[in-house]
Amino acid sequence: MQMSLRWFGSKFDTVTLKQIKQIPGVEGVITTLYDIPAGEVWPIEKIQALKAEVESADLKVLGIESVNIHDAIKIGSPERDQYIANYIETLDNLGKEGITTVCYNFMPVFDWTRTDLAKMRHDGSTVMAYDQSVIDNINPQTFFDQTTSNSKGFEMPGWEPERLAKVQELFAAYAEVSEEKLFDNLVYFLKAIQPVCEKYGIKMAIHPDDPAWPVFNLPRIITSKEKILKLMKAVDAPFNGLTFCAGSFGTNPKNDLPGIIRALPGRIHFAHVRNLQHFSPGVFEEAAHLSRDGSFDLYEIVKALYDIGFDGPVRPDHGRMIWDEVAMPGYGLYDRALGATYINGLYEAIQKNDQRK
Ligand SMILES: [Mn+2]
Repeated sequence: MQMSLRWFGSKFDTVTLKQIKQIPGVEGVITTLYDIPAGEVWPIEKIQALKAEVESADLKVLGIESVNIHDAIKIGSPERDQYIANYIETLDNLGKEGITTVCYNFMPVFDWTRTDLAKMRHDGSTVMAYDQSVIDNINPQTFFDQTTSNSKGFEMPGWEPERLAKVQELFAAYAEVSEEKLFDNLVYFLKAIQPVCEKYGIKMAIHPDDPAWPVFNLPRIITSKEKILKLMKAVDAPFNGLTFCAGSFGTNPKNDLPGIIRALPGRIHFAHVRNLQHFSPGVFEEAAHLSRDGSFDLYEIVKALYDIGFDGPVRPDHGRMIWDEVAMPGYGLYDRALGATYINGLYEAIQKNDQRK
């Protein structure tokens, strides 16, 4: 397990590489070229510059989150082959630079959905929260406008203003895309990129849908153990893997998180470890990483990752906003640093316990 922190680049992130370097046990960052729109080729010079910047802080680029998928590929429109060719070129450039873990998602329109970006928690911190009844009573355009205007001026991952400016047009484009069609389009994409992935040993790590059910009647295809296993079988090669995200699968309390991990030895390429607190079906908020602050058993999650021999990058996920920090919702320094330290502590205890048997 390689501990990492997500970093959006010095132009976009309030957290610096120097600060990340000082979190004990963090070996590197999961980063991206945040200002390149989905669908465009990542120039190798920009990848090299990003890598050089990270390495100058004595950290590694442990993976990319994300190389986003253009809507044409998800919709399966005639231009998709050009966008897949661009994606292959980006993977070729990443592969040449030795960057071999790539997170992506296949969610239509909205990458992730929260109905409150700064809900006050019992301890006075603020967190992101979700209430299905809010979604049921709002139209997508209003929801988009509210979410982006509540983000304190930060551009949030997956909420690119230029792509989402025309929410209604995007919804119209997805009107004919059923769950089956979306799945088939994903398989088509994976088969097309398989050769470049295998050339460089690139591991594609799909991020589950968040929340794990259809939002605004858009289809969702990565929501449970059964659905991710279906994808693993449809393109049955090691490059085709998962970003195990506790917070996303865990939005549905019926998902057995350690059970999902144990079902996927060799196919989990990246892990997001965090905690949520459930209140009632479809109503939850994000919590501190500590098990007893939320509804998940973080020990069992880290133990399952240890037991299947997971050796890829892991990162703490959305943190609470604490100690008066001002940062992108979910992506402050302080609570994620606490999360990394807690996960490292669990891992050390599990490992030593195992070695003493
Ligand atoms: Mn995640």
